[in-house]
Amino acid sequence: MSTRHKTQVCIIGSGPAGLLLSQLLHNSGIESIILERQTREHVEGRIRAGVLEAGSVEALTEAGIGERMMREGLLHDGFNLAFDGDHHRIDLKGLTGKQVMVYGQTEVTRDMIALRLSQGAEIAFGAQDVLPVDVTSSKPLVKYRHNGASHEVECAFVAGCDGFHGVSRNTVLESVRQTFERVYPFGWLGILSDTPPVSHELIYANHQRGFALCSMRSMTRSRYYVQCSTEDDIANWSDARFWDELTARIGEDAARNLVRGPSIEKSIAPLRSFVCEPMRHGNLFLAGDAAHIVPPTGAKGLNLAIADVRYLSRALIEHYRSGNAAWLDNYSATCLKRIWKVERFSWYMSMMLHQFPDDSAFGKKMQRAEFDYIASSETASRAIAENYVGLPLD
Ligand code: FAS
Ligand code: PHB
Repeated sequence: MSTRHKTQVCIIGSGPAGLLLSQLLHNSGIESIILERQTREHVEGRIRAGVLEAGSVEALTEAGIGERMMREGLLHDGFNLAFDGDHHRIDLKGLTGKQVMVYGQTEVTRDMIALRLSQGAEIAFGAQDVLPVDVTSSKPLVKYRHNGASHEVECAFVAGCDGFHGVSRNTVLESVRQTFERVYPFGWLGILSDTPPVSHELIYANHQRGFALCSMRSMTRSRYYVQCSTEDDIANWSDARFWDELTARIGEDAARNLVRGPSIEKSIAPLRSFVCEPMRHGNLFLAGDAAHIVPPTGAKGLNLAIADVRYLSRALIEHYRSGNAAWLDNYSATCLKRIWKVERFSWYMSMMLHQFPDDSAFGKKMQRAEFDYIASSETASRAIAENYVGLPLD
């Protein structure tokens, strides 16, 4: 015997995509229920993205979630590319008139959950065996188990916001969906430390020993990454080894300001480019990592999820306001047009900045030539800047 719930939109996943969708729908009087596999503590403990595009800051502010972000976030006017010790600054503000906001995804998620719960949102943390059924009917159902009991959500729409390892994408029939993927031959080893950042802006470095990224969460908390092997094990990386490797890769000038300290988080993430087409199947709509993955080199994963949700919420609100389903009908095509451009930028930055184990001497010359061209051409720098601050939404 299942407990039956009714809502307008059943959202699977309480990451940034699911939470922002729930907030935007709520702000327009549309009901939703969120089903989340993990506990609230697990969701709020994830260390993920760090950079918000100008458009994402706008979306979060309009949704009513931006207050702490605007107070604690760091607005950045530019970032740095480094190649074997040579540096070139991409002047985001000078080249595009826009900035990016450095504010961790962990904080965004905490702010979103706090606001939704304060508004009485229904978020089932610890929902197991979530399964959307009859998504091509006018009354999809989402089945799940919670605290040992069976439940069903009767809804009009299902939003698959359950990330790369979720259940939603596979609900799009095999015969209907097409996937595109590139897996990179390396991963990122990331650490978090309560030390002042090495620089007031981000540094993306390509060094013959491998890629490194210097980022931050605040002026007292740093986030660093080094490229590592896909077979690497976190046990092989003492803090001392990490700091030595980072020091070697970012060049003497930057390393002079590097403050070492104990890691408070250390993890290895694989890198892949991935897209699933289409992002709609009947009344199931995919958004965020459920539909696509980008290598974090372009700081796009979280921002793409936010962009999908801006399109999906606009389409659902229009449907409920006027019955006009046009934006729902072109949701997938509209998202994918922008997604592929962002996939390109993330792939481009990854190809330029990493050491590829099988790359020829010619390939390494091409990487250096790309850097030298960017450093010598305002046009080339502007192309990177306009992608980094975020391409416009159609
Ligand atoms: P999410 O994966 O964030 O959220 C999906 C939610 O669905 C999760 O809470 C999950 O528990 C839940 N879920 C999954 N399966 C379910 C099921 N069957 N039933 C119910 N719930 C289910 N992006 C950047 O821009 N910069 C970065 O540095 C960066 N680093 C990353 C590091 C790692 C290890 C990972 C995995 C991703 C990283 N990303 C980064 C990308 C990341 O930020 C994502 O783009 C972002 O979390 C996307 O948000 P969502 O689409 O909401 O997916
Ligand atoms: C981060 O701060 O975690 C971060 C910043 C920029 C990236 C990737 C990760 O491109």
